Amino acid sequence: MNSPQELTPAVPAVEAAGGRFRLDRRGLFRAGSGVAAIGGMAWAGKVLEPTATAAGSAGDPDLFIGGTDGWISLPQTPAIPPFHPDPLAPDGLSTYIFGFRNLTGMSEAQRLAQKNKAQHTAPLFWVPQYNDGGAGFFVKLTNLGLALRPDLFDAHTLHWHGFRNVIPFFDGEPSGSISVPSGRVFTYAYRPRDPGTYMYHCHVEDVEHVHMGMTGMVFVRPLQNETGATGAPVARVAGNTAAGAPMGYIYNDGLPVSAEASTAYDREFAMFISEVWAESHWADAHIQLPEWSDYRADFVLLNGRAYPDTLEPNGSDVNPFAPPASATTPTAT
Ligand SMILES: [Cu+2]
Repeated sequence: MNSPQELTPAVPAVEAAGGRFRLDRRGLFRAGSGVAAIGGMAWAGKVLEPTATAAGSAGDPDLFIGGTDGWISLPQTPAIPPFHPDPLAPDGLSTYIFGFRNLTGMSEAQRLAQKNKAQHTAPLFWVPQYNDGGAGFFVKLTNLGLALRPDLFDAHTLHWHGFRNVIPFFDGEPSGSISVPSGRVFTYAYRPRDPGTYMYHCHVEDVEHVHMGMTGMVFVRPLQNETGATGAPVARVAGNTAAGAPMGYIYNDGLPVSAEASTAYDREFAMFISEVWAESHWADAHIQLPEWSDYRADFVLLNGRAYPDTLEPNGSDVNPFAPPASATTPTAT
């Protein structure tokens, strides 16, 4: 899925955020209470336009993702009649999913055209560790709806798994936080302080939505990428083109690159392992209720692919800051 070049962001997120709305602690609470006030208006019976909801969020996002449904291709064998391959699947595809789609940089028409084009796994993204005084990282989430199941008006959220001490507004756990209904937009604000590898997922009906495909990876890159340390130069992902600079560091190790315990690296690969229980995907496509206690994985996926598809060349749609090629020509759905 990923070659080192493809994982190198063309524009570091901190630069992409330059000149944009800066959210201090008070501003952050103001933005949050603005959203809450809009929610209160809806209860008062007033018509709430999607644009009004968007106005309650903060600035341009670093990443814009949408939740929707779609179809993926898994190997035709083993056949698991009547569930796999799903007879409802479009030509060349086999399995119904819910999932996310990267909408960053798209026009509104292009964003809407991504309905029913979910990908599995979800778009990966990476975030620089929060540097005190910086704006933080903003992810806009919209809900494009489910093309095949308009009767299911499920909301979606972004729950960043393992993010410590997140403000509840931005946690994505829907019973204690905000979730995003169809046609609405919410902006999540993050100040990640712990470098490492994480996963994220939708937390609405999470057994179903996660298994259907609404989950992906997120990396928090350490400050040392940008600041360097004694014997540890600024990293290439932070713009250092000097010979000998590592691509990046995993943690703020403070060690020379030559040290045995250095976390410097020159190649980066994302590996996300998930499963497909064919009957549950078929059930969601055919307006049936899967019985989750009968769960039994039929396919094991690496980066959304099951063998032998794992042997195919890398795709070109892995840079979360560049719209997929299919976004350049909006198509009717
Ligand atoms: Cu969801």
